[in-house]
Amino acid sequence: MFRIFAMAALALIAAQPAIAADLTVTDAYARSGNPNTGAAFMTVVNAGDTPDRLVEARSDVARKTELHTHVISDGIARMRPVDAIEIPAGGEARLERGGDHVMFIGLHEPLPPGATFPVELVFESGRSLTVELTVEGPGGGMGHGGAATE
Ligand SMILES: [Cu+2]
Repeated sequence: MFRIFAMAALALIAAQPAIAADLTVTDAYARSGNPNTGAAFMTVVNAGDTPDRLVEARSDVARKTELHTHVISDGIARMRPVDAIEIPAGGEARLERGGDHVMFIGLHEPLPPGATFPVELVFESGRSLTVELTVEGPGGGMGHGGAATE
């Protein structure tokens, strides 16, 4: 009887790393092409063995902070809100220009290049990460294409 109890306890301990998936964020930055809206881009890496989903982003810089993606309709890329962004187990989700991104709608103040502000990312697993974003200027910047053009 004691042995069964001990095994159950072990199973609980073993399950914990899977629940607290290892999430890290790299290459995080923000852009703002006009005084009213901005967007954030980053790579979310999931080193754990269970998939997770980014379900909410929170910030103080705008009236609304949403998760967006781009869809092509009539040959034009348009943004639309999504409920979640999948973070595969042992993989990553890239939030990049022309794809998934965090959207800031109704900026309280314009976001000048060089400014920094935090955004909180909330995941379906219950974890949350606060990421410090630096605003990049329009064009150039240190996006993924930056190194290739040098
Ligand atoms: Cu958007």
